[in-house]
Amino acid sequence: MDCLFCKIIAGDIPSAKVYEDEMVYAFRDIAPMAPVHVLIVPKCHMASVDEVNGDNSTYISRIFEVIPQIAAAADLKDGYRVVTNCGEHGCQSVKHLHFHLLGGKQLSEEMA
Ligand code: DGP
Repeated sequence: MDCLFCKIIAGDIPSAKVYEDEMVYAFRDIAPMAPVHVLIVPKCHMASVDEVNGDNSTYISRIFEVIPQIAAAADLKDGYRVVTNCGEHGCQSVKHLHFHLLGGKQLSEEMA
């Protein structure tokens, strides 16, 4: 499968890893939009939130279990934002489900 984030998870494309376990890989975004901008991805390929189901949702719950650890390691004690883009209207550019963890500054109130 020709998937950029699958290649990053496999180590075929280098990345700045910040966290890894058997289900989750997290690494720094190549074009950060905040002082801390981490991408958190499931190691099992799913294109977007649209493909989450009862067979793969343990990967998603694991992601949300480790987000507090990743945020604490990045010293985001004043808060942060977790965002996932889905499909064309959501401006999703990489078709492997990922959550953006953004923080390190006061973020905008605007969500759209
Ligand atoms: P989205 O637009 O939600 O699909 O976000 C995709 C993000 O992926 C975007 O913020 C930039 C990031 N990105 C794209 N290519 C690479 C890459 O090769 N390495 C890393 N670290 N991030 C990438």
